[in-house]
Amino acid sequence: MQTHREIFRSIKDIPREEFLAGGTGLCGGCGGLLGLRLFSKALGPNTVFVNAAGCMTLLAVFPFSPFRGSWLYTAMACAPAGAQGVRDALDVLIEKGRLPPSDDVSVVVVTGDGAAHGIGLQSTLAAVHRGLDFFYFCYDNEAFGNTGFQMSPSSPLGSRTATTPPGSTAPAGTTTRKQDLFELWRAQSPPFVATVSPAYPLDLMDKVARAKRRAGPKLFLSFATCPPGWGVEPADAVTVAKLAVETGVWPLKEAVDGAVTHTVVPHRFRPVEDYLVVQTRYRHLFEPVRQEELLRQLQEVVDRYWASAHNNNG
Ligand SMILES: Cc1ncc(C[n+]2csc(CCOP(=O)(O)OP(=O)(O)O)c2C)c(N)n1
Ligand code: SF4
Repeated sequence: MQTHREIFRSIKDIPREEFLAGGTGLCGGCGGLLGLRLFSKALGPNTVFVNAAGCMTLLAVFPFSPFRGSWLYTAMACAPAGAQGVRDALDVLIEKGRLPPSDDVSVVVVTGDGAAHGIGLQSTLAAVHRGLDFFYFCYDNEAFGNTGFQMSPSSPLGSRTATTPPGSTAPAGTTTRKQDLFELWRAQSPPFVATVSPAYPLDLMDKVARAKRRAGPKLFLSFATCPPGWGVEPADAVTVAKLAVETGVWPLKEAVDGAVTHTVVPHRFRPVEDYLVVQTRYRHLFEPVRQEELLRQLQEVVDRYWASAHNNNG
């Protein structure tokens, strides 16, 4: 099942023009980069990307940048504050007549989940509270990827990270559950909040195009396969991203003015195990002995989520 798309209905609607050039220093198969490329394609060239420290730092190595628009680098915690400064400067220039409104640009924060869910959460929620007119693009690879894949508040239960290696005291690896950033944002009533996946480009791009019509804070929480951190082949990055949606682990949804709609719902959900078994970060759940109880819990979390979504007609 998929909801009605307004702007990007078929693959033919995707422009050939690129606003983010290739040949960057990021890993092959980086889901974060693929999501950002599709996002920038839907948004167009008139953008300022305000980038919190993380893997995407590698995109613009002075004096080169792959972006057609502008790029500004900030410390991990304060990209939303940087975006506020850029937005204010643009508004002042427009007000003084030094910038025609037709030359205005979209202000976009780009950040990993470590900054979005943890180090930068305070400044993010403050910017949402102030109603800042900006896009917030978080590529969620479920760990601090750039510094060696340490646990972040977005790391899922049962996953291996560099700081939660499975062992005799913690056979699960990560023992905490993934923080729900979608709901943290939604609680503050911004106009647009969405989860997206680069494996579903039309869903992603249509959401961007529709969100562009709205002023205020707009979240894009983009699923991001990380081949070295997750232990998958770069060539399988999109297949794994698809499995996350087909198993129900990564629900594709949006909240427009707070009302939640699921935009892609599989006709039949595959078992969560199909998604886990292809990643070495979950290998300890299967070898040397199957951790049946944990596998059952991981399936149950997904089942419970979808049962409640269906009950609420989401
Ligand atoms: C306050 C602060 N702590 C630590 C660092 C070192 N650091 C640079 S990038 C990074 C990882 C960021 O993780 P995430 O936001 O998930 O983005 P990813 O690396 O996965 O792209 C860290 C910890 C920093 N730059 N600033
Ligand atoms: S470590 Fe992961 S998130 Fe970072 S560039 Fe490589 S694939 Fe992308």
